Amino acid sequence: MNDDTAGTGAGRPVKNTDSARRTSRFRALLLSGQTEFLLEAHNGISARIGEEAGFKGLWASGLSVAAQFGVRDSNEASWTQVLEVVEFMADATQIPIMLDGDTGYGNFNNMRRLVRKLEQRDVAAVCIEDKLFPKTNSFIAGNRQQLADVDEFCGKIKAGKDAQGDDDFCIVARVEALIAGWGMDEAVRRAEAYHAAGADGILIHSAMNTSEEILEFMSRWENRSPVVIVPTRYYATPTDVYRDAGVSMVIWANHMLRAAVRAMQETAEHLATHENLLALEDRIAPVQEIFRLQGAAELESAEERYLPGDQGNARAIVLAASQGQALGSLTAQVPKAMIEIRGKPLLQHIVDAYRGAGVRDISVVRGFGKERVSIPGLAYVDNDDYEETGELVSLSMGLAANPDDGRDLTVSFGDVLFNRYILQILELRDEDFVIVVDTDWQASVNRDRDADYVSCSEAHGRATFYHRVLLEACGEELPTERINGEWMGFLRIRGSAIQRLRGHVDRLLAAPAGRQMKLHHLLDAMVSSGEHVRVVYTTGHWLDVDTVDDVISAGRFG
Ligand code: SPV
Ligand code: MG
Repeated sequence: MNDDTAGTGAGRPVKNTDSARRTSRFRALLLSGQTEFLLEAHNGISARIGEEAGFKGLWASGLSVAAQFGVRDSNEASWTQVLEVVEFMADATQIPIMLDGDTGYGNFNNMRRLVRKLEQRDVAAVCIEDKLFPKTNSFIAGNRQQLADVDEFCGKIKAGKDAQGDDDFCIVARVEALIAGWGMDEAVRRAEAYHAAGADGILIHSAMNTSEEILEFMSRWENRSPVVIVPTRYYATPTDVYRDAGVSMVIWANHMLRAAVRAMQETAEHLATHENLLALEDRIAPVQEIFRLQGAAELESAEERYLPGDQGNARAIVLAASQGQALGSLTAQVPKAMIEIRGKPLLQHIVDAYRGAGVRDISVVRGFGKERVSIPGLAYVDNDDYEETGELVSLSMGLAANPDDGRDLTVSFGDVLFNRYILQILELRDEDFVIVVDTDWQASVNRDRDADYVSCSEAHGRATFYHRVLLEACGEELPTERINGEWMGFLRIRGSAIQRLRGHVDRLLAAPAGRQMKLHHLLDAMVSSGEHVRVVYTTGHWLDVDTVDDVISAGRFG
């Protein structure tokens, strides 16, 4: 999926990367001379998943569309309800779609209107079957199914062909004679008649569990027009057999729905029985994946373009000037904040977490490889002296670019991956200065990295959530017996206290040593000068990306 085109609420994809019309692309598939494959889809998201998997076309299955509504494949859903679904499918994709149009939902007149409506919705083709309205699924009591009168059905095909405005729109005629037990001669006779009436292809359907009938039809038909098949029952036949037989199109007609149903049943049973998400979480798609399939990224960047001034009531400064030399060749060209974690830059994960928490106004202080730090919709401040200076200088530049406007501010680092939850707990405490402290600090003591340890007015315990815990000291070298946790690198400042923060920063920078200082020096100095820095304890939900091992762990973070 192309993010530029994803999920445009306005309807059609904005940009079609394949310039040919979907109708032309469908016709080209039908006539390609090779065996092509359509995948069933039954709503926008399944259509998009099918497109991402590489299918060149989709089958909007009558059975599956009915089933996702929870009704039977007996025209219980109205044709306009089906049309709505197929429109969502067309909006979600760029590949051609053939609608399973059942019997055309009425007589020739209904068929004409159906074709026009499908063209308006950018649906490339329709397949109609020679049964009577309301139809029954072919796999239910097939031999008791009534077939349409051949002449009446031919009239319907002709009416549809005459109604289409786009020459490449395709009508496929589906022969149900084998299903209804009328025999091969009748099937071929009907196929002939439908072909003569103008059908662009013949779908020959069989309920047998071997492909015998289909292969016999293929040899009797002698390639008079493209043939489409639906190997739901005769699934064991290898597809090369169809290639050899000259089948034009194979439809995997209901497999997305069946896969989804099984997955949903297992999930529902698990939750009903175990009442916990633990065993499930890794087996189901992350919420982020749903957002991606919905095209959330496109909406976010559109909001940046079209919602000027809506910056929310909070803002953030992300310090991302460092190269991250401990990462070796990974950061030889790109700064640490831009290394790829699960397909997108670390900084993008950070920005997504902020935006997810409603913080839209984000300034990034960049330094090393600044031209590579170019995520849209952010404000950038450059610390060109990044090699000679520390985090405090970067913060002071970030503050200089953010005039006081009363809004709260969160400061964090460009190499710390975190869950949105961290921002939410920062907001829980309405104080001038709030930091988040990880209680699981022992893990970092044995590692070769610098950790910002903290000493607090009270060690973490069952009741500390209810207490006003304050920071007492912060640094990389605190004696072990004084350590109560590790600072995660988040500092939230109330809008009315930002001026005071500036004062502390300026005071430290007034001395030459200030230029090398890190943020833990600032916190420590603030506390020493009498500021109250409120501590919120938590465990996990963040990852400091310093080493190659961290990058590997980051791939599993979420
Ligand atoms: C459908 O997918 O709805 C079909 C194919 O019509 S079948 O269910 O095999 O009849
Ligand atoms: Mg059907």
